[in-house]
Amino acid sequence: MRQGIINTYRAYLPVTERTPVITLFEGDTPLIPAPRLAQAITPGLRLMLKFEGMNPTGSFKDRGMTMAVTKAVEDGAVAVMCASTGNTSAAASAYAARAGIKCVVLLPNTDVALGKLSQALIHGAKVLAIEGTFDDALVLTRQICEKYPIQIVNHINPYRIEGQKTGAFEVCDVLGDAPDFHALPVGNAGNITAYWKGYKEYHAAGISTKLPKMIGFQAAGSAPIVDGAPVLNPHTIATAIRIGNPASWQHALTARDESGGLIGKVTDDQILEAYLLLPALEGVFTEPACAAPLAGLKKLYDSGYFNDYDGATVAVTLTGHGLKDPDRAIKNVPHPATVPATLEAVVRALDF
Ligand code: AN7
Repeated sequence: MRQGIINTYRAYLPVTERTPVITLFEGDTPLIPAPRLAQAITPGLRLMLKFEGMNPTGSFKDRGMTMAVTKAVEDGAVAVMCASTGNTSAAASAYAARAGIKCVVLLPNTDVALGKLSQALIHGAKVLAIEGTFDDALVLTRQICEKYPIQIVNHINPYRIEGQKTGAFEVCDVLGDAPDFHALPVGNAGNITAYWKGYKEYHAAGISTKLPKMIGFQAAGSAPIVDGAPVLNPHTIATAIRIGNPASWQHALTARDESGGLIGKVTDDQILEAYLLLPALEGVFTEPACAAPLAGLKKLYDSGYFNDYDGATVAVTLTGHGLKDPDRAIKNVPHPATVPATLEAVVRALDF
């Protein structure tokens, strides 16, 4: 039964019996086998999709946010704040509402997906769209939280990483061990950091017998870690990962190097192709950022990277739900034809 990640994994989290748990019963998301997608992009590999769109606000951010807001309340905070490309703000505003505290959100004034914006607004956060990028918004958020009594809930707040690492625990709990590879999109690089921490903790506790190679993918127009320098004006259709100067850059390199994995980049065309393939072949609808690791796996497969790994298990975190970004979906599929409400017209249009 879903009881939220803090209650499920409290032995691994910084909480006590007296900690006031703020939960929306996040976590316990499905790990979906994807044989048809695997056949299309990585034949011979066992793809397992960790569908984080099934969390209460529709993204993996709920795992970190239940921890961050719980600790903020425990410490007596009356307000939390974040910069966001959208999903962090959706989660922060929902958990703050649940806790009865204030939430302030700074968003870039372009490229925030409609669903995410609607979430922050409906939960009553104070939302400002700044004339700049996510990276600018994060700098401002840090400055404000240093100066005023507001708790920052971006993932530079270490409790966020603690909560998010439970994604790795769940993958191991379902598979019975760690996968051989774990692939995920990389933006601010908190999630790759968190998964790697989770896998290492389960391994150290003797619950898993191995560690996966961590495979991260950035969008080509927003790939500071791959290109080795911050990107001033990042651009990609995967707006969630439109981040030019990741806060956890160094931790991402550590996860990559300790695990023997890699961080690569894929073009928007490659992202779009995988974005359309997944819902068509598996019935799983995600936002564009989730297609980055899928496109990346295809690219690696085609280059021979997996030649020695036939039958290997590859877990992929699908970080956010497709309904977050309906505009992108509608832009890339044929629209329905409008026909008269007669049997004849419908049958003719269906081309039977
Ligand atoms: C769907 O919401 O940074 O590498 O402000 O929403 O941990 O940053 C979102 C990031 C991947 C990247 N997939 O994760 C924000 C924000 C989705 C996301 C990422 C994000 P990190």
